[in-house]
Amino acid sequence: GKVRAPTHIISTISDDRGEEPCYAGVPMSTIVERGFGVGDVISLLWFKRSLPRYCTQFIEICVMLCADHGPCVSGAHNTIVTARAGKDLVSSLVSGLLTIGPRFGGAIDDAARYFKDAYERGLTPYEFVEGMKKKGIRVPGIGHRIKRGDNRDKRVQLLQDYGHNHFPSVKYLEYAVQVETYTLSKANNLVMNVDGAIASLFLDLLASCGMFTKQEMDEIVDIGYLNGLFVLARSIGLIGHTFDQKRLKQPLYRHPWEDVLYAK
Ligand code: Q5B
Repeated sequence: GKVRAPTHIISTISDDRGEEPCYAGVPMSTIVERGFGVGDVISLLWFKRSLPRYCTQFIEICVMLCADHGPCVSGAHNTIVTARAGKDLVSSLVSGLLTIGPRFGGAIDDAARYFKDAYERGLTPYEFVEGMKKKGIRVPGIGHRIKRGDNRDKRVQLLQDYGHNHFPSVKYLEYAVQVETYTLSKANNLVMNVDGAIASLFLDLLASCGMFTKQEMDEIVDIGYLNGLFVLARSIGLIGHTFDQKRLKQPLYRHPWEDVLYAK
């Protein structure tokens, strides 16, 4: 028989060798003919399966709600400064993306890991939050610079409503809400943020849509797929900020002396 030369790369998500490219075995023409959206493409290329419409719509809502949050957040600020330094689109984009991490936008994976672990171990919100405090770890998915108990994040509300209206089960979201109730009793800024809402609801999606085994769900959470949603979404806004600065012909940014405390 034929002897196959050993390959240097294994790839399982897409194939461009035939008449038309395929994403997880689905030809491009099917994607177009069936009116698939970005949520379907993410399902195919990230999760290697076609997810039900309510799941792909949830993914699209996450992308739309996280696309931008104004010019003052860390990512947009970096992108604006970089664009004003005359750098190109990709440099301006990645300079913003590089701020995404444990404090800004990139807390989704850790929120999913900690909420899942705490829920599975049957920890009360008190035991979970105080246990994290003892370890010196801030609860990912909780806390915001400008949102408060009396000034909630509308995005979080919209995500929660979607989960309640469409998901078979929202047990992880309900647990995260109980955690938030406890953290809000400690300080008014410790609200569930957009990372926490996406994390808990994505756990519910994985656990209840019937398309993932427990082992697959554990792997997705361990590898950390979910920050990808924020990275993808915020790229849309960061590209917009780059074009905005170029269109406005903004000069090189220099931070004002008055806003720096020159301390000895
Ligand atoms: N404390 C988000 O902090 C922030 C605590 C906590 C326990 C917590 C902080 C945090 C976890 C990471 C997370 C995603 C850094 C946020 C996002 C996207 C965004 C952004 C935008 C967009 C805010 C005051 C006191 C201190 C702290 C305690 C704070 N958080 N304790 N668990 N999680 N969260 N990130 O306001 O006793 O005084 O020392 O790290 O989920 O990024 O719009 O801006 O779309 O772009 O700087 O929405 O919460 O608060 O540092 O002054 O802390 O609260 O220990 O206690 P702040 P601090 P104490 S969403």
